[in-house]
Amino acid sequence: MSDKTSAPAGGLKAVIVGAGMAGILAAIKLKQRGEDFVVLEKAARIGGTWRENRYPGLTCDVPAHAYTYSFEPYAEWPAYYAKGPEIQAYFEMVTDKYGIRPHIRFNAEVTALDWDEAASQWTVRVAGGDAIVADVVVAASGVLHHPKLPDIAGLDSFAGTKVHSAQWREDTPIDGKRVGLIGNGSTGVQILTAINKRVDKLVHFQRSPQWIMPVPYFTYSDEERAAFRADPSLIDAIRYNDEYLGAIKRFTDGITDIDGPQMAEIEEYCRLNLENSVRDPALREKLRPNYRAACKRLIYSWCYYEEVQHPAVFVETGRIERIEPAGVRMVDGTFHELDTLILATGFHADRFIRPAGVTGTGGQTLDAAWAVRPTAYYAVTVPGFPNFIMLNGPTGPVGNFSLIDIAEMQWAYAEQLLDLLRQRKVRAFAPTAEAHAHYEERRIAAAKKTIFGSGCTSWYLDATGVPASWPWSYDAFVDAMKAPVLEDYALSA
Ligand code: NA7
Repeated sequence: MSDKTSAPAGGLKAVIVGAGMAGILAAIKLKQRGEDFVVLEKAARIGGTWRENRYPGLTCDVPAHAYTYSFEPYAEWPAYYAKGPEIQAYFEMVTDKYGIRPHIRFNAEVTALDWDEAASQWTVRVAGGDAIVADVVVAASGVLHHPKLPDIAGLDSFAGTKVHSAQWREDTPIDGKRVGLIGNGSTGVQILTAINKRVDKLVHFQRSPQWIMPVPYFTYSDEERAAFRADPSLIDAIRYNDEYLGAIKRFTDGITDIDGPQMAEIEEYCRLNLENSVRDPALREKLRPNYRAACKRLIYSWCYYEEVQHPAVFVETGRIERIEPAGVRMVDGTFHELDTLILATGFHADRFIRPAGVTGTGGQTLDAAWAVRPTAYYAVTVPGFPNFIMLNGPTGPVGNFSLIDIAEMQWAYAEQLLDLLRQRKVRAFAPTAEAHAHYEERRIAAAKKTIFGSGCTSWYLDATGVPASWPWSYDAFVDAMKAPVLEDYALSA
């Protein structure tokens, strides 16, 4: 816990990189601590992933009441799952309610961060010139924000409208058009379910089928929202509902015990969903994955199987040969003539704060430190990069649960390190190389045994094919975030 009473006057100078979910969280917490901080945001608005993504059907697959800050429950969610613009509105509301907006510099892209060892401070450079000196940097720059284009011959030759899901334009021709959709991760699936009834035809290019976890969907009435407003414990009852928390536990236990009963249950839910929902046997086989459920991020959907059976949709499972001006040519010679091509082909998930150049002690760069894979000690701190806190950084938990909860736990951990600085007990903290190496050794060994490493491709894998995420249970993460093990830290006075 923060021992604010013993903190000397004069707050820490902090820079938060990014005004998305995690950056706003850090800003609220730093403000409450009375620190001196600025949030540097490359765009003109807050919101991170919810600002960037505007594709039709954008929905958070974590129940809305669970995808909120723990300290700011929200009575107004229209439905069990919230849509992108509704989540953006929530973050805008929170930003104003906590008085964070005046602390944000918009259109301020961080280009370089340099650690000054003598001063124990960071110099943070912003595109266009100026530099800010800070005791602490909070890297809250998100994970999935560098769109990945498919490596398909002729992509640039397409004469119609071509758009990546994360660069959606309102005027993308959909209504009455022949639309091609490449990719069926969470994004491709959501887009399909939102546009299938608007198009003339929709060709969904599916390189790998997905397991689909059936989930409930329902809206909240005005009366229910009024009740939530009057009695927030009703919101807690949803947020901390046994079924939801039980599903998280089943999922995180299952991914680490891949032959155990929880994973068997997940697999059975998904298999029965496929068997019972897809009527045409030929389509059912096209949609049947040949890898285990939860190896790729599970798709939670209440409507995909219904919508993919709409007559306007054709699921193309052949291999793409090339893209031509008028459409997509398959290896077997089939040609799909298209007006619009949507690329739901995911993101470069290994960038984190990069391309900003980060230079730590002894002139070492983050690029060099991460030459094999991006990594951080317990996902929060990086050896050789003092006073540098990552929220939703590398090796953190990923899966079908709220990353807000993850960021809040990471903040609670990091705050205890900030206390040491604030109380002037130390000038700099960073995990030791030995502690980090030991963590990584154990993590990688465990990660290879998780369901993510059971034989499929996904953005969960690093460049060497090892799952990049937290490989232990959710409870183990909760425990690890309770307090930093200070013996594992180099603390310079
Ligand atoms: P994902 O989950 O990375 O999905 C990308 C999809 O694009 C996936 O179906 C890929 O097939 C497909 N893809 C990528 N390149 C190609 C090429 N060259 N040809 C055909 N198909 C291709 O990205 P999303 O945006 O859906 O979701 C990312 C996360 O955002 C999601 O997990 C949530 O956490 C939120 P593949 O499976 O590799 O065969």
